[in-house]
Amino acid sequence: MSTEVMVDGSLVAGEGRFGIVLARFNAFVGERLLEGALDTLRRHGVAADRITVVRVPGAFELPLTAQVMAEAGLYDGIVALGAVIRGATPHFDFVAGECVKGLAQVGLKTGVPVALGVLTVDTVAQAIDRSGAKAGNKGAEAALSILEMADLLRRLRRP
Ligand code: INI
Repeated sequence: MSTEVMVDGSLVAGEGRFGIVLARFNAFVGERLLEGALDTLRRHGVAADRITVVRVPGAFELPLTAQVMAEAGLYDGIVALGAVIRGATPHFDFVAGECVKGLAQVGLKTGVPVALGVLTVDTVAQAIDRSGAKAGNKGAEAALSILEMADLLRRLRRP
């Protein structure tokens, strides 16, 4: 009888350090996402001095900043937060697309997990719903996912 080896990430932060990069554009939403992410990290045992928060102008600036943070080698994971709202710009598809694609590339290029806590929505109401009102908090979800991925990658690298 064979026994499979199962590897899962837990939500225990341990000694992990985490970076958060937050877009200031649509700050009324972004700050709620930040609150959700910080609350989740702290409630899972991450001390405040193990969290670095960096603010950038908008979602377009998130990938480069996340990349520089990842390359610094100081963080077990990075959470990217922001809100791209279709109603607010004809550039929605470009800004949202480049942001999401760029963040994915940072994770692949650096090996440091990057969690996508960037809302890409049609309306301000949807953004509010997803930042702590009716439909959860995308920042909190992203923080949970970075805890899991940081632990999973740690286990896979040092089995
Ligand atoms: N940045 C956002 O984070 N959200 C948006 O909805 C948005 N809109 O609407 O344009 C936005 N634009 C700014 C962009 O991210 C850059 O900061 C800017 O183009 C300068 O590079």
